[in-house]
Amino acid sequence: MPSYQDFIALNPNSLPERLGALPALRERVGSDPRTWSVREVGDGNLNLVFIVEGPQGSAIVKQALPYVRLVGDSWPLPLKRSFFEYHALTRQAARDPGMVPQIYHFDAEQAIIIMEFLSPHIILRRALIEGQELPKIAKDLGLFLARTLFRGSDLCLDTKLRKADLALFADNVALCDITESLVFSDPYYDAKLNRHTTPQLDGMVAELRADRDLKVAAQRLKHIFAATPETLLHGDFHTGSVMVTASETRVIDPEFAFYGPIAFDVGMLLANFWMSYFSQSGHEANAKRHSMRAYLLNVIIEIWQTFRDEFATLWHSERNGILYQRQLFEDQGDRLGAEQALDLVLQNIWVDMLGFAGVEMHRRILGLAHNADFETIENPDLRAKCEMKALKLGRHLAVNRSHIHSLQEINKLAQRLETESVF
Ligand code: SR1
Ligand code: MG
Repeated sequence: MPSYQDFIALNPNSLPERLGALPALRERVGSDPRTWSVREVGDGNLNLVFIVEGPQGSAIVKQALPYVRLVGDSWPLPLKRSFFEYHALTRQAARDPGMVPQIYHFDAEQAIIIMEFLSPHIILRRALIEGQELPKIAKDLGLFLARTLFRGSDLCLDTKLRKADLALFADNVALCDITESLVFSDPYYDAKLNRHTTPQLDGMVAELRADRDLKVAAQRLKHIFAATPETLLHGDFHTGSVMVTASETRVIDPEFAFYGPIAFDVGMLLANFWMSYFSQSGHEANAKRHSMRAYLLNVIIEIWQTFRDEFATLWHSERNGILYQRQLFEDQGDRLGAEQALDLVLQNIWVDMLGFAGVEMHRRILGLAHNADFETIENPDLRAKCEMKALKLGRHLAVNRSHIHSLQEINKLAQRLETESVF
């Protein structure tokens, strides 16, 4: 295990000298590091990200910092997250080929991953804020979810391998701790780093924090998150972790990877599309976003349908793990038993996925880490109106998740909230 004793953060000036001898970079960017141009472009909450360009091509150099970039060095964070990100990327590449950037080099001691520069891709969240209707994302993301989550679980993986992997990722404690606090607890009390649009949301925030059913639901979801090591999760699967063009979709940044409940990645992703839906009225100054709103609700339906269908396909073709063994069902001529078990597994994912979506919507509005969908709405009254609708839907999903039967039902409620006047 790396000691990180010699860790030094890169900067655009030091990078060519420090990494100039690496074949992985010289081959892709150019053999003379003096010809490289380097820009730091990291706008996430945690890491440094450099684009390195030269006569031959380009690459991304990503380096973890020993603290949370968003907050500063008062919040230390282990460099080892880079190790988890690297190992998650290699597994995702094997489980859904072509969906993550190609890795060129990994330096554990310096917490550096050198990888493919995706261009002209942009962050999906930005594309949605701009009102771009991307035709491929729903299919690509639904397939990615099903393939990575099914193939990383005891439904499919050899159990010795899965248990070894579970042990490997079990040490990603600090990043799990961020999620456990920031998603499931902080939004529901007056935690130190919380912020919200004030004073517009003050009343609603007080109501939500006094809502016993909601607090119990959020803690039950935290319990499931922390104590259900079902599969290797991406762990931070929001629209800022996806890069797109009209024809390509790639998933990035799995540094929060760990063994958790299948429903978590699915719920977090869908929540981000509902938040995008409610944020559209904050971005429609010049162009109306009716069609964009309809598009987003359809994306949610298509992601879930694709996920479910691909999960079922893998259930029939790759169910080689220790769970719901063929010997008990198909091999006994009991195909209906296998179908019944599949329905049960999908039903549990459905219910928990809705809950995870609900709390993710809350934490992006009430907690520390907000999202650009709402944050870039400058007028605070307008922003608060959008946020309130998302908060209401989030509460419904978290509390009533066991009684919700379809996405159509949820989308109808979202449409009703969208037309309602909130203040
Ligand atoms: C302190 S880190 C805040 C958030 O940024 C990451 O992208 C995760 O979503 C985390 O919760
Ligand atoms: Mg990230």
